[in-house]
Amino acid sequence: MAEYQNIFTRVAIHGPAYPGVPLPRTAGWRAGKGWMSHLASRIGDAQVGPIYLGWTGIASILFGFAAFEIIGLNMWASVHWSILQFIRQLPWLALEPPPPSYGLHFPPLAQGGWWLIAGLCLTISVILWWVRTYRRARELQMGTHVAWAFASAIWLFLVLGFIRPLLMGSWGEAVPFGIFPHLDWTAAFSLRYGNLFYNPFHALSIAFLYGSTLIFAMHAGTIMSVTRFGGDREVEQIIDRGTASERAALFWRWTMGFNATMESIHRWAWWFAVLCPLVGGIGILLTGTVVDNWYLWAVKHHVAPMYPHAFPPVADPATLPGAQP
Ligand code: 07D
Ligand code: 07D
Repeated sequence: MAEYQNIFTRVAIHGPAYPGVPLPRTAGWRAGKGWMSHLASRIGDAQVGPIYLGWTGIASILFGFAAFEIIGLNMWASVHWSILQFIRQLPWLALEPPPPSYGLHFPPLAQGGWWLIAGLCLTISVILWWVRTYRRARELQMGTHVAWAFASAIWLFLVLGFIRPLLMGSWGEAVPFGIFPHLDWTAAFSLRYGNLFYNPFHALSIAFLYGSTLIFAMHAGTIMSVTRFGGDREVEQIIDRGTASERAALFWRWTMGFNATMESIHRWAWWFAVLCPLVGGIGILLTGTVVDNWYLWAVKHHVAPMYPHAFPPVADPATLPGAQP
């Protein structure tokens, strides 16, 4: 029996490495010849490489490495260069932005100067990597959808660490580098501005986040459930009727009266994912610049009740008889 095998199936192909579609302009920029990995074949294509070098990618990695080094060395210095303490306390260590008193001025290195330099390196690195994704897509005559989705995440990143601090007039507004310290910042930000749950853009962002996981699960579940009919070979399923694609569509039309198409499901997924950080960035940009307290904003717009209307007035326990002095 002839078995259908191509790059869409989970069959691990072993053979000479395939360099990819012929593109004479970029051929010389590829490093290595490519090799077959069994481990890689378990989660994707068996062939690893050749990888495309190019100055945006190389420069991005160098700037990213510089940022990583500056952050790491500052953290290590903060535990007096003890390797043991560095490893033990790593999740709590931080490289903090300058205190608010410096505004947008350049502070001494030890008081946020290093944070600014690391932030600059990281930003350059992320933007160069974006250019790489854009240019590689154009070179392959693809759409630039991946680059624009990445740009949406970069938008939130820039709002958090650059645009909003600029509008607020202080680098001290920005996020510190560090695993738990950036979570502390997130919690403190919500508290300082009167509970981010009342920010409608935060709510929208959450809806798109949750929606993305739902759509991802529905799409992945649907496709895997029809692989026995060849549903994972999406290409021919789009033109061949009768088996996998049609069953998948029928399943949703039967269960909820409506079905996405092979094409539209990916648009749904793209938009949900992109809108999550996009609306989130709008929400963060408005915070402290236009709206100072989201709870009071919600009260004003009749979304939240004034607390005295919801709860009876309470007496301060410290004033009650029998209270400890
Ligand atoms: C799975 C793709 C792979 C990416 C990974 C992350 C680094 C950092 C650097 C130790 C889904 C690579 C991590 C390069 C190492 C040092 C100095 C993506 C996948 C595996 N956060 N955040 C995390 C970042 C913000 C928040 C984890 C980055 C905002 C909450 C990781 C940024 C706010 C929680 C991380 C950023 C915020 C996290 C897992 C930048 C509001 C968690 C991330 C550049 C949005 C979770 C201990 C993950 C956690 C977590 C990285 C920004 C909130 C360390 C790089 C300021 C509430 N964040 N984060 O899997 O476990 O993403 O924290 O903007 O609960 Mg965060
Ligand atoms: C961070 C985009 C930047 C990342 C880039 C990646 C590298 C690493 C390394 C490859 C994630 C660069 C990568 C450098 C390369 C390797 C290895 C995207 C980022 C460019 N919230 N909240 C959100 C929920 C609360 C707060 C969004 C839920 C509390 C703040 C999301 C809850 C308080 C901010 C969300 C909840 C609070 C957010 C993030 C529940 C804290 C933001 C979306 C159930 C007490 C951010 C408008 C995202 C935002 C944000 C979810 C609660 C604070 C939907 C589910 C009330 C300050 N929150 N939150 O895509 O946009 O992030 O808000 O309680 O800034 Mg929140």
